[in-house]
Amino acid sequence: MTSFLADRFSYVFGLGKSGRSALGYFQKQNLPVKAWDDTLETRQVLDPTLLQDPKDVNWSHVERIILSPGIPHEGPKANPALIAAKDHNIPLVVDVELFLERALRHPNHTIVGITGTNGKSTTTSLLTHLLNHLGKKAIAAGNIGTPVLDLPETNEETYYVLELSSYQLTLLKTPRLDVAILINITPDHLAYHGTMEAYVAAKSSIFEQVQHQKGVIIIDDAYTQQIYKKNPFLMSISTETEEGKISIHQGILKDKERNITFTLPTLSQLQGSHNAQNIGACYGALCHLIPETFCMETFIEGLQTFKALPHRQEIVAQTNQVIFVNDSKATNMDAAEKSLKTFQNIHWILGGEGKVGETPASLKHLFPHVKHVYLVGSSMDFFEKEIRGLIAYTRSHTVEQATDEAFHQSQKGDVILLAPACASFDQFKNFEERGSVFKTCALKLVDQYHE
Ligand code: UMA
Repeated sequence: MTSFLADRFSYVFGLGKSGRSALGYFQKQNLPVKAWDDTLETRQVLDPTLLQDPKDVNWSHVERIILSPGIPHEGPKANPALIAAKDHNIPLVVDVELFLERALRHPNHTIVGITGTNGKSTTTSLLTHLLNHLGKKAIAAGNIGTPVLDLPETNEETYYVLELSSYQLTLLKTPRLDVAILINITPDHLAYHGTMEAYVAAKSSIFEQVQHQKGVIIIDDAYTQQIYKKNPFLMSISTETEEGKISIHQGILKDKERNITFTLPTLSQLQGSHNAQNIGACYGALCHLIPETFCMETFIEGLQTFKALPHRQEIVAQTNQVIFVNDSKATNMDAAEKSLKTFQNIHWILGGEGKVGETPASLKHLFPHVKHVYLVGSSMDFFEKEIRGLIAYTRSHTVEQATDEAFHQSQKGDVILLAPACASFDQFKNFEERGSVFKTCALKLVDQYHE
């Protein structure tokens, strides 16, 4: 840990979940710290003696800036306060960096980092569940929602399974991961990273954070295939062909190195080819982590006892006619594509704050799975132009209205699917709030239907 001179302090910039957690971390240790958030309402709930406006900061006294992952620090959108700080060569770190530094003191802590455009939360919670099922103490944290510095320091042997976003990865420097996993890459967060190259570089940098070259990569897309070519030491896994060192293809797991071929049972909570990626990533990680103690039977038992995460293809309500599926976490076209592939007879609730360069027309090969589209959110006009003439649609404006309209148009065997393929911020606080609104509407409609 960096030494702190008497008049020097750490500066926590951004006081969302991770910033507040980092602030508490410094306070608990009585380390000098100041903080700031550009939003007035966020600052108002904080002890004013802790606050310091970046305009008033004497940067030569700042040890380092603990930056919230969502605050851009490079490119045209970089926060102006950070430009000043950069001129003074002040290191920028994220909370995960502090956690990894702390972990250097604990060789009996095993740390797994997981990234990918889609599926990283499911893989994080599935691997945590599997490790616990296999008798280890495992905890999930990071981008999944629990800030890493909220985890108490312990001497106990523990597996930390960290979901890492591209935002967090751009600022990591301490190579303290025991296993790194990259699940997939498709265009996302381009407004933040500026270019696809920068986004891919952020994702692939997870392998620079790993010790002893223990990495797992799913090689189903062109970006991960390129990364694998440059890093052939990685354990490669494929789910679309049998190409990788390990493959999960058409329900059969083949591990060429261990000479294992195994037919997976039907897993209701882990359906679809995207879940084959998540299962493959976990299998690969376990091969690195506990090769001697894990057997196929216990692995399968773990998969069977896994409960799907909320807002990820979660069945939230049903009648004897239809099911309501909440995939609010599908915040880009690629994630929505996975849902469209998994179901048939879909009433698709689509839209929100659209992602740069993305259009639902790119999913027209899956329109035979869709009966009707219900457009919502600020992307409505653009999406309407993109799908006009390709599929039947309604301009529903809101998730509530869309759910209602979808239910009234549905027939036996239909699926009412919220897979917006967009961020939620135009109409909601976050994707969780959007999913909860959908769930509430669905439950209300089901209640009325039964009356
Ligand atoms: N802020 C400023 N100035 C700015 C921009 C923001 O002061 O220029 C302030 C905002 O007013 C706000 C705070 O910074 O108070 C927001 O911080 P943040 O957006 O970094 O979010 P946190 O609440 O700290 O949550 C972060 C992750 N959020 C992002 O990366 C955007 C959460 O991931 C994560 O769960 C949490 O840390 C705990 O580790 C969420 C996410 O959307 C789920 N992640 C993206 C994704 O998965 O696609 C990357």
